[in-house]
Amino acid sequence: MSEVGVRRDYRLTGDDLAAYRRDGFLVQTSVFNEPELQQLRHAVESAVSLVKEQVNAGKTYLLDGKRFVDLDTMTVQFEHSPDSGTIRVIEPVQHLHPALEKLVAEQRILVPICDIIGCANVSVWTNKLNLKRPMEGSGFRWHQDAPYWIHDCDHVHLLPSVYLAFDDADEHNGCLQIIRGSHKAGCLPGSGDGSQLAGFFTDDSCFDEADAVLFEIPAGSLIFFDPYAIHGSQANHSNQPRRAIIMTYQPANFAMLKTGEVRNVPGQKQDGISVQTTRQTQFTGPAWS
Ligand SMILES: O=C(O)CCC(=O)C(=O)O
Repeated sequence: MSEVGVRRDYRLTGDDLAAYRRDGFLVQTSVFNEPELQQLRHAVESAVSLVKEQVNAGKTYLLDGKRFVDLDTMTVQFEHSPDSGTIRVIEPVQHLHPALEKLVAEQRILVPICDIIGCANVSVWTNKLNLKRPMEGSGFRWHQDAPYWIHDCDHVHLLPSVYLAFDDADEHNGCLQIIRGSHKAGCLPGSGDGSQLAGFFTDDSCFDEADAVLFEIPAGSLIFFDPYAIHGSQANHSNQPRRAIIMTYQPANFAMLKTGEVRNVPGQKQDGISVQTTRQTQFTGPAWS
């Protein structure tokens, strides 16, 4: 558990990196403490309120009966029942509150991410709020992230994500699950069940659900995971929320998904985010690929 205000070395050990590469994920429990989490939960709910005020001005569409709204370069996804006004996902989200901007540049996240990618500085690829409200929060079928991104990015293998739990998570409120070792298979075929989004959900025959790891973790924990790792979650059947942010990074100087901005975040300094508004896609290569 980290102590706020006390600097520590956030570098991953050789064992941490070996575990990440073997399993496709790495968990660090209780990295953020309760006062920090209270601020972050407040930021999350402020972001949701802001989006609710704006959402009617967006462009609405349905995919497999699920309501999505595009608001400029941000996508909002609603819960699945036809009349639900409950927001399930907002992507990207960091621009909606200063505490989320600060979080994206947080050293406890960036230093391990730099170790995973193998470079000194990184930029933001995307980030999203995943909000599972009590009794209503829907599940997320097994999928890999890489196939979503493959058409927008030439370096999908260099897009690790980190999941920060804002609430305690367990089986009942739909904690994240990952199929251990599934990242080693590369991009797997989609389910092909005829639905619009079928291609993004991994074909069941490609993995064994018995290899699923349930991340029953306290609020404030981090789960780093590989872009090829098969992951998903069940619905929230409890009376407890399961809110989280997933932040995805890439080597420095690449443009963000959706917005096209370059948002560099230094890996070993406290300077915060620097923004360039031009698209840039040159990269000379990290330590591993
Ligand atoms: O929120 C979850 O449980 C899963 C979310 C997810 O897998 C995703 O957004 O890609």
